[in-house]
Order: sequence, then C-alpha cells, then structure tokens
Amino acid sequence: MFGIEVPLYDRSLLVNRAANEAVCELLSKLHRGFHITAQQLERTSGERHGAIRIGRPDEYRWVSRFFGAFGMEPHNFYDMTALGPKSQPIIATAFRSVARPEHRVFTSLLMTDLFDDATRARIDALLAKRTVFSERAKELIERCERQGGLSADDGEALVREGVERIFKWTGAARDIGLYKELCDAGFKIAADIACFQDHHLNHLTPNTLLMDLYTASMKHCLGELDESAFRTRATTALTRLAAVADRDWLCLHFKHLSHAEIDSYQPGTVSAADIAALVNELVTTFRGETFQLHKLNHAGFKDYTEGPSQDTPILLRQDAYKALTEPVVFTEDDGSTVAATHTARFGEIEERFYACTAKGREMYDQCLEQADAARDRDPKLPQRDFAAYEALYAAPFAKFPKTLTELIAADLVFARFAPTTAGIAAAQAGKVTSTDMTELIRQGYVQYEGLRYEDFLPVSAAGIFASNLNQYGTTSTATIKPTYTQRNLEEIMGRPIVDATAVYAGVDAASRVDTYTKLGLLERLSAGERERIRIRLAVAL
Ligand code: OOG
Ligand code: NI
Repeated sequence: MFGIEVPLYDRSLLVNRAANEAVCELLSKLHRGFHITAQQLERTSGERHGAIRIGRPDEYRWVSRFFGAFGMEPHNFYDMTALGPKSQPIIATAFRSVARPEHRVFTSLLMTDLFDDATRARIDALLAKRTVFSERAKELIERCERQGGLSADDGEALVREGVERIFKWTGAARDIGLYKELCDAGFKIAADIACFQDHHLNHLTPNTLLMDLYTASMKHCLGELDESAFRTRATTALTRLAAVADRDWLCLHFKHLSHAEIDSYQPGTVSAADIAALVNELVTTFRGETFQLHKLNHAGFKDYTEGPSQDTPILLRQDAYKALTEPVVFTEDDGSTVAATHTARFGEIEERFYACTAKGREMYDQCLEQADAARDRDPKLPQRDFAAYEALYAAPFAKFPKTLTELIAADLVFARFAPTTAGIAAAQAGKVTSTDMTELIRQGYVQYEGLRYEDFLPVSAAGIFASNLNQYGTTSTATIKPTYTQRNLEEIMGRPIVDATAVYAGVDAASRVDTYTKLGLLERLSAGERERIRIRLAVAL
C-alpha cells in the first residue's frame, strides 16, 4: 500500500537493500562462514515501524483495539507536549508485541485542549464529522475480542479494512480555510491530522545495518553528495564497521542467528582494498536508472542523524528523507473542491542498538543535551564539514563505553545471560567461585546477549516531527497549558500501557537469577547484588 502511495519510499528500500548487501559482503569476509540468504536480507532490510496520527480519543481507542487484534499492545507513554521548545501538541504510545517486538506503530493523539478555545472548537468540529472505522471494521474487531481471534477470512477482511480504508492515503481533505489558518499559526501538525479523512501512514521505517552508509547512499542518489564525497563517506562507514562488527554486533543485528551459529564462524580480515571494492560496487549500482532518485518528487535528506553518536551502540539512530509535497483535494461544505498540496509524509530509516538501564538512559539524556547544544551553536556544520560535525557530536558521548561487555559491566545496558556447558561442568566440579558476571563471562562460564531497544526516543521523535513539518515545536495557546499523564492515555484506550523498561529489566534480572542458580551461586551473592536483582524483578512484575 505505502510503496504504491509513495514511489520514493519503494526506491529508498532498494537503496537500503544495496547498502545492507554491501555490509553483509563485508561481514562474510570478517566472519568466515557468515552467509545471508536473499530472503533474510529482504526481511532484515524491511520496515520495522510506522507512524500514524489520530485526531479523536474515540478513534484512538478503536486504533488500540485494531492493533489488539494483531497481538500488539501499547508500549510506553510518550508525552510530546513536555519537550520544552521542541514540544508538539500530541501524546503517544507505540503498539507492538512483547514476544515479537520488531514491528511497531508509533501512534499519536492530537490534544486539542492545548489550543485556545476558538481554535480548539474549530478543530474539534471538523474532526467530529469524519468516520474512519467502518461498521464492518468495528464488527470484526469486536468479534475478534469476543472469540479471542478471527477466522482466516475475517482476518483478511480486517487487514483489508486497514489497507483499503483506515490507513490509506486518499489525499481527501476538508476546510482549506482552517487548514491555512492552522499552518500559518504554526499548528501544522494539527492541520495534518484534523483536515484529513483517514489515519494515513505518515511514514514507514525500514531497518538499516549501517546508518551512515545508508544516509550517504541516499544523499548520493538524491544528488546531494557527488561521487567522490560519497566514496569518502561510504569508505569511512565501512571501515568503522569492520573495526566494531564482532560477535556481539552480529547477535544484535541478526536476531535469526543462534549463538552456536555465530560461534562457528572463523575470524577473517577485511583490507582497505576490499572496502574500496565494495564502495566501487555501490557506486556502479547507484548509476543505474532505478537509483536516480533526484528525478523523483523529493525535498532532500535531513542534515544529521537523530540519537546517539555513531560510535555509541545504545538505543536507536534514526534519519529521514524530508517530507514530500503531495497533491490533495479539499472538499468544502458547499460541495466545491479546491486542489492544493500538503507536506507531511517522509521516509525514515532506523538502526537499533542496546536497551539502556535507568542509569544508562540518564547518562544518554545528559550526553544528548550537550551534543544537541553543541550542534545548535553551529547548525550549518553538518553540511560544511561532516567529519568535524561527527567529532563534535561524539565528544559528549565519549563517556559511554563502546563495547557490549563494557556497557554491561558499567550497568548501562540490559542483557540476557545463560550458563555455558563449560560453566555448568565447572560448577559441578566446584570450580566456580566468582559471582561477578563480567568475570564469569571472561572465564567462559556465562554467555550473554545484549537486549535490543525496541521502543522510541521522544527527543528523536521531536527531531523527526520537526524536520518534516519544517517547524520545531508548537507552543500551547490554551489559557492554562494542560499536562498529561500515562493514565490519561490508558483511560482513552481502556487498557494499561506496558512499561518497556520494566520488561527489559525483568528479562535481565530473571536471566541473572537463572544463571546464578544453575551455577550454584545464588546463595553466594552479596546482599547488594541480590537487592539489585530483586528490585528489577519486582519492577517487571
Ligand atoms: C511520529 C514521530 C515519531 C519516530 O520514529 O520517532 C516516530 C510522527 O512523525 O508522526 O515515528
Ligand atoms: Ni518514525
């Protein structure tokens, strides 16, 4: 549906696949035995999240029930109204499954009470007129809830309601007067939501294996980076990757690979000549007609990537090509129509890293603030001197260790632990003495895997909103600015929101208990360590 709606999006998927293919070629040299099938590559390079923006609380509840039918639950509360000057008049959650978290939809709700009474009344009146969920869709959702599932035919029918009506872009708009007023008053997001007839997808976001290679590729295909600049950027990205793509990196980026499979790879090498050959291949590929993205309707690529610096493997990095200007038709109350354009839908990309503990997250927020402030002091730097910009942005993040084992040892990220066969044998022989996880890992008694961050980042989301609305933040015009809580959104949906951090913490703690138990170490833990695990388990429950 989305590929047909937005041709540039479909092409960006091809760019992503070409970049990911180059990454996999490099990995197969670095890890002899590593191989990815065309199908796995396609899956890995596909979409991982989408974003929709909802106007009315009752619509939001239906959306929540719709996703419920697909086993997707609300995860985390994002208050976009509380980001200072970066605020947007929305609150949000993301629907995803606990067990299969890699596909999610960021779902915003416009809070019209943030606006002055007159504006609010006009937005509410316009929103009140639309019906996005058909009777048939509601019936299917209710049946699913009653029966605990749907027949294959009904399931198909519900999917069709989604792609043919609820989330389909029609370009059908209403009330051009209000649209213009809202845009001029700096409320573009409200115009994007209130003046349309459907919950169209704002964007879909594929997964890249190497953000900096993808962004350089897109900029090159869009004509923003010439061949030589592209070569430099691509070479840097691949060279950096060759230095960090160890076993932990593989585990993080390829969830379909087992530990045993990864451990069976033999170490290989990647030379400068290998990288030059990969870059050459990409240059040749991008000369093809398919990749002449500059010939399509586009508005360029964002200047910098949101999230941690490129060398800090935590949370999530995101970037995007900017929102396209698309034709829309306004139908007025008297039945007359007006052809116009609307700019809101863009093309995002994401690369995911490790989920942070509370301590890690606090440190991230501080580093981010410093890095953002440094960038704001010289906003043209990314375009003028990208290498200097990268160094500037990375400086505050220098505090963060850059490898998984160090991040775990510093208690900055969550992981899942398990005893190895050697560990269990050593425990039976009474040879396991240390209770220190890092030490147990070093001795080969424990294996580990970093938990991948499956959620969103409000400040990054604000940057994403800003770049496509061409507007950084909206101030409330209500006489008294309302504040919102998770409880408000839970009441709107009629269901609780999952605290994703508590789930990560619970997985981490439960795996520690299990590991210590199997290694006969539980009783030997210090009181402090036991308390720390107990708290994480309790939070998760
Ligand atoms: C949602 C912005 C949030 C992300 O990736 O952070 C988001 C929107 O633009 O509607 O999708
Ligand atoms: Ni997004």
